[in-house]
Parts: sequence; structure tokens; C-alpha cells
Amino acid sequence: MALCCALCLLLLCCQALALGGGMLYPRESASRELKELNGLWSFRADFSAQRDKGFVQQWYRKPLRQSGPVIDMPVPASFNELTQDPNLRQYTGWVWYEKEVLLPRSWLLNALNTRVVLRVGSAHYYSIVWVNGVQVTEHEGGHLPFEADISRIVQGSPGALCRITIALNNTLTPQTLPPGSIQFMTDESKYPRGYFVQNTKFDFFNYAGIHRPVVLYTTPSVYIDDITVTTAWAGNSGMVRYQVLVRGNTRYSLSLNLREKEGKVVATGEGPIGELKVVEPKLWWPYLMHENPGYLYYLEIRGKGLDWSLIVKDFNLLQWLGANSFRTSHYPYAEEIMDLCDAYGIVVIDECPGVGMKDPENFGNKSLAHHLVVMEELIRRDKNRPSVVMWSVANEPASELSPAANYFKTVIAHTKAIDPTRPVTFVSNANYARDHGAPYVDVICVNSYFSWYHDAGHLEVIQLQLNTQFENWYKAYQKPIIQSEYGADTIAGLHNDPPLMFSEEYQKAVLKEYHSVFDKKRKEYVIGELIWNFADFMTDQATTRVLGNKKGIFTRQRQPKAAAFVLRDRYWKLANESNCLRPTLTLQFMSGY
Ligand code: GCB
Repeated sequence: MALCCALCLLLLCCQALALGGGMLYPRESASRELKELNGLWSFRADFSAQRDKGFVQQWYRKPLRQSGPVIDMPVPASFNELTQDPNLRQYTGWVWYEKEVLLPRSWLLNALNTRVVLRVGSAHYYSIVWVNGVQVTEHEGGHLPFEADISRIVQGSPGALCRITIALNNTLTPQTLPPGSIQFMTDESKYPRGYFVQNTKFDFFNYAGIHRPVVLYTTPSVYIDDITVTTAWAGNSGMVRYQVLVRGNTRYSLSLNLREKEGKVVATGEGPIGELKVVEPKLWWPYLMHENPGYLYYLEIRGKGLDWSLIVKDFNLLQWLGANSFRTSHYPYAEEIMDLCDAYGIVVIDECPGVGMKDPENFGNKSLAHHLVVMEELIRRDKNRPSVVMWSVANEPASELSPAANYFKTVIAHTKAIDPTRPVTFVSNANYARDHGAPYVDVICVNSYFSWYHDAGHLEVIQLQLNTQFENWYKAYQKPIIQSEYGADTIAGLHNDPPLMFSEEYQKAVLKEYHSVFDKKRKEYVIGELIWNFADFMTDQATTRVLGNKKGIFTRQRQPKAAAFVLRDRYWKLANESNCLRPTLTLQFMSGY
């Protein structure tokens, strides 16, 4: 097994709160085999009035095709826009997925020494999973992986056929992350009987489906369940502290090799806890901040649909722009994307799906308890990644409400207890004087849309208002500030000069006004600027949305708008200005994964 780790500038302080178990990314090795279940699955949406027919009729008990019609549905992907059926696009409730797979005989015969694990990279939002009709797990929340040990079921079944059924519900409630609510329309003069809609208060389409790869993998019966690596650096020495959680037996031996990128062993260790010392470590640097960014060591310890062409294109565009960072707005991205950030030197602010938290009921105990679990799952998954520099626990919550104070105090304290090595933030659009969460963050992240959502069309007020925004926040908190969103909707190909809203000229003008203030403030306390948004993306329909959110500097097809060239000039200029660690990270949002 190989684990990427980095020798980065993280200060180690107190002991981290231990989580129950691991969620290692599945990789093939001498002791682990992997079978991808991507491709076409059988699918049916339950259109019954209560959406409960599948449970009443127990669709998981036999092949899905035997309980009614099925269609082919690709995994990983969202189901919403793959057919021409508008009812499926807008569907809320339970949908059913099924895949039948033949398992290698060796997985079944060597039962004493082989565990078979089913892992779902992410499924939005609530999943119940059966294997051969037996429930093996349930999971709440999209964007993060979950898994189940299915050895006993498949190894106990006659034959090698393994039938995996996943019932998935995309309903959002006030206690989910992100939250939402179902509104029943009871006026029968306007709506048919039983009519309901899903309401949300976030600005992206609530795509649903099995969004990331589903795999079956094996481990030996004594296996590594989790690995935690933290790094420190002093003088010309690097320290890699590691802790390995082994399950299945208390008697085992464990040895470690730390290898350079080129394969040479630079440190070795024995036993589940220890420290490896590296002389003259090669540090992990962000893209454009070093001639060899994204340097990874390998630690060897014993024996909205993922689309690779889109991902490669997007990373090429990031590099073309000269951008070195992004926030995973507004939910964790796929592990495959995070791997590329580690390898290419793209700095990540890793955000959980705490978006659309606008109502008092989103700050109750049930939401809070779930939020803590989501942070645990996120940190368990991404804790060893050198690219992750900060955790973001939410985007634009109603942090001026009084329950937000205790809520964010608790979420941030819990996040820091699990990972004492990284700063924590949430992204605010509240008034600086009324934000109850800001006292607890390490870095202030602020979103603002001057000359767009207010003072529409008035480019001339941007500089004054932005300057006031920064000064207010800095005076109140004396913490570093990141402009975590700014931008303007732009229809590609629409031109007007002088610049008017929605034209390419207007988007460019907004950016230039913002940049002139950034250039002053980055000499003081502004440490990052994040354009909203990397590429256009789909949202719910609304009078303010033209086939989705058009604030991308690239179209949904990844063609640059004029603003992309403004940013490209800026980011490369910033990169060339600094010889080494420059104060400002050029940050870039991505959306749509
Ligand atoms: C925001 C939100 C983001 C929206 C954006 C906009 O403040 O964080 O989700 O898409 O504004 O374009 O309105």
C-alpha cells in the first residue's frame, strides 16, 4: 500500500481526537484486489405517491427487473438529466439502483483470509445498501465515501453472483447538510392533489445519483484500517509522525519505508506508531511557487459524476490560468480530484456540504450532531493530503442568528480537536458586526457581490465598498482575510461597451475594480482572492438565473470568456513577481463535481 504524504509546514501541537476507523482510498496492491463497478446499472425511480412502493414491495429481495421496468443508468453520474423525462429531472424521493457482478472465485474460496468490502465513493443523499437482499449499510450525506464489509454475505452465498441494490433518497430536510425543505401545495385550485416541491436555499442544482465510483475490494483478514500522518520541519530535517491502525489481530509486525518520488528509500520504521526523520526534505510547494511543486513522498506500509476527461481539462485550465488553489465549494470533491491537487501542487480549502443553512431550525441539536459526523468523515478521508491547507465548515450560513454562536463554536472546536494541525474557517456573507461565528475562525473568508446583487450596474462603488468591507473585518478581528467569492454573471458572446450587466465587458470591469483593491490590501492582511466561479454551472430555475449560474470565467463547455484572460494575466504576473512564498494565493473555485 502506498500513501502519499508531504513534508509541509504544519505545526504540530496537541493530540488529535481519535476517530473510530479509517476510510483509506482503495488501491490495488500485493495484498488487495480491486473490482470497479462503474458502468451501466439498472435503475428505477419510485413515482408512487408516498415514494414507498420499493420498500412495501421489497424491491431489494430479487432482481430489480422482476419488480417492474428498469432503465440503464450510468454510474458514476447524476440521474437527473440523462433522460428526456422532465419528471425525472425534478424527481424527489427514492430511486433504486442495482448491479449484478460475478466475483472472482479466489475471493470466495479463501474466505478465512479474505475480506470483501463494498465501497461507494459518494451517493447523494441518503443511501441504503443491500447485497443479495441483505441490508449491509446505510449512510447519510452525499460527497463522502462509505463502505461495508460484505464478506460474510458473499462468501456464505451459493455461487459467485453478487447483487448490489442501492436505494437512494435525494430529499433534503432542515437537518440535512445541505438543508432543504419539502413544501406540500394544498390549494387544489392551483396544484394537483399531493403536489410537493423541494425547496433549498443554496445556488446549485441538487443533482442526485451515485456520483463517484463504486468498487469492491479485498483485504487480508488482518489489515490496515487507517493511517494518520502529520509532518513538521525544522532546520534541515523533516519529521513524519505516523500512526497505523491494524485490525483483525493484535499480533502482527509492521514495517515502513518512506520513499522519495524517484523511489529511493529515505527513512524506515517499525511498529504502528513512530516518527521518521528525513534529512534535507523536499517540501511540498504549491504550483508556481517552486520549480518542483507538488513533491510527494510515498509511505509504504506492508504488503456530480466523476468524468476523467473533464477533470484533466479542468486541471489543464487551472495551470493555463496560473491559478494555484481552490475551495471545494460547497462540498467535498472526489478523491481522484484531490489526488491531482496533491500531485500538481494545487492548494485546497476543503469544504463540507454546510451550505444553504439559512433558517433557525438548521442550527438545532440534530443538525449539529450530524455536522460533527460530516466533519469527522471529511477529515478521516482527507487528513493526510498535503494540498489541504484549511477546513471550511460552511458556506454563507445565517451566522447572524444567535444559535449560530454555539453552533460554530462547537463545530470548529470539534474540527480542531480531530485535526489540531490545520486552521479552520467558514465562509461568511454576514455583516461583520453581527457575525456570531467569526470569533471562532482562524481566517476570515468573505463573499461579496458589489455592483451585482446591490447597486446593480454601479461599477464606480466597488472600490469604496470593498475597501470598507476589508477594513471593518480587519478592525474587528485582526485575522487574515480571504475574499472567498466575487464576480458577475456573464453570457458568453454577449457584448456591450460601455460595460452593462451580463456582458463580457462587465465581468472584466468588475474583476478589475476588485483587483485594484486586492493589490493594496494584499500588502497588509488579504491573503487570497477567489473568483466566483471557475465554470458556469446548473442551478434551480429562477428569474436571476439564465440556464444556471453564469458567473463562470469558462463556459460549461470550458471555453474561456474574456475575463479568463484578465485573470490569466494577473495570476502569471503575481507568480512572476514573487521569488518564493508570495503572500497571496491565487485561488480559484471549481464547481460541478
Ligand atoms: C454566493 C454563493 C454561491 C452562489 C453565488 C452567486 O454567495 O456562495 O453558492 O453561486 O453567491 O453567484 O450568487
